Amino acid sequence: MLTIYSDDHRLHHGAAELYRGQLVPCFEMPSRADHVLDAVRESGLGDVVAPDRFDRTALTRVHTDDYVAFLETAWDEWRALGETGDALPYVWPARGLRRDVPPTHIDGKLGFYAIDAAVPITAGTWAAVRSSADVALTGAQRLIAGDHSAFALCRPPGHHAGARAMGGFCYLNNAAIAAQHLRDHGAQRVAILDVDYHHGNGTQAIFYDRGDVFFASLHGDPAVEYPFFLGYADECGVGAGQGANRNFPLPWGTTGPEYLAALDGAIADIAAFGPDMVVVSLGVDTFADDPISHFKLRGDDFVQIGRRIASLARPTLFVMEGGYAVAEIGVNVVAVLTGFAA
Ligand code: Q9C
Ligand code: ZN
Repeated sequence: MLTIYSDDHRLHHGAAELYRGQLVPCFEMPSRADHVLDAVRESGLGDVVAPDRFDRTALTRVHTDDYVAFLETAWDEWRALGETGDALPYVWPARGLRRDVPPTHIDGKLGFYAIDAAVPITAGTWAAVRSSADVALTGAQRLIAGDHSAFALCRPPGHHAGARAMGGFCYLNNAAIAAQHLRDHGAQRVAILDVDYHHGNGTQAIFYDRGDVFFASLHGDPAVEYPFFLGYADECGVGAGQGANRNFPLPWGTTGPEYLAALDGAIADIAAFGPDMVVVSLGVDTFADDPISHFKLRGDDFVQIGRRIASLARPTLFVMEGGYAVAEIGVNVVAVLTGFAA
C-alpha cells in the first residue's frame, strides 16, 4: 500500500485551543504525523510518495467558494490588524443572530466560518491545509489509476469541516474531497466509513442529501461527547440521501469487542449499499490511552478494524484523521493498515 505524505503539514502548528474555559496547548500537533510516518517506514507497508498539486476546483466541489476564499486570506486579514499570534474566533451566529450576511471584518468571518475555537489559523495554516487536501486527492487518484488501496497521511485532519465551516482541528474535509473526486472520475457509488472517535459531522452534512455517497460513523455518543450537535442514531439522510447515512453512537468506556460488533453493523450496511470504492476516515483516538477520548481500544483491536474493512473487498482509501496519544499513534495506524493488507 502506497502512503502519500508531505512535510508541508509542519507549516500548521497552532499554539492553543479553547477548552473548558482555558486556552490549552493544541492536541493536534506536527509530531503526530511524524510518528505515523516513522511507523509506516518501519512497517514495510510500502513506498512513501509526495502528493501532486490539484486545482482549487477539486476543493470547491465540496466546499463553498466563499469559505475557501476565507481560508486563503484569513491570516493576511488577521495580520493587517497588527496581530502576531494565532487567529481564533470569539463570537458565533447562534440562534437569534443573522447568518445571511457574511461579515467583512475578520473577527466576524472567523466566527461565521467556525463551529468552535479549536481551529487556530497561523501563517502557514492555509499552505498546510491545501497540501493535506492534495495528499487525499493524490490517494484518490491512485485508486482511480487502479491501485487496490492507498494511505493518505493527511494533517491537519478534515472530518469536522463542513461545506462552509471549520472546527475540531479541521479546515478542509479531506475525506469528502477525496470521495467527491472518486465520484467525478469513475466511481458511481462511494462509501465513507468514519472510525475516528468523534462523529464526522462535516462529512455527514456534506453528503446528507445524496444517495451516491454513503456515510457510516462509529463514535462517542454526542449526548456526552464532542461535537454534541450531530451524530445521533436517528440521522439517516434526507431526500435522495434517505437511508444513505448511518450513525453508531457508543458510550464512554467502549471496549474492543463492543466496538467491533458495532463495526460489523456498519460494514454490513456498506456492503448492502454496494460501493465501487471505500474511503475510511481513519482516526485512532479510539485508543485506550488517548488524552481527549473515552474508548478502550488497544493493539489487536486495530488489526481487527483493518481486517473487517478488507472484507468489503473494494478499492479503499485510508485518510488520516485524529489520534492524540502521540507516541502510540503510528503503531495503531499501522495496525489498521497491516490488518487490511494481510
Ligand atoms: N481538548 C479530531 O479528532 N475538542 N478532532 C475537544 C479536547 C475538539 C477532535 C476537546 C476535538 C476535535 C479530528
Ligand atoms: Zn477524533
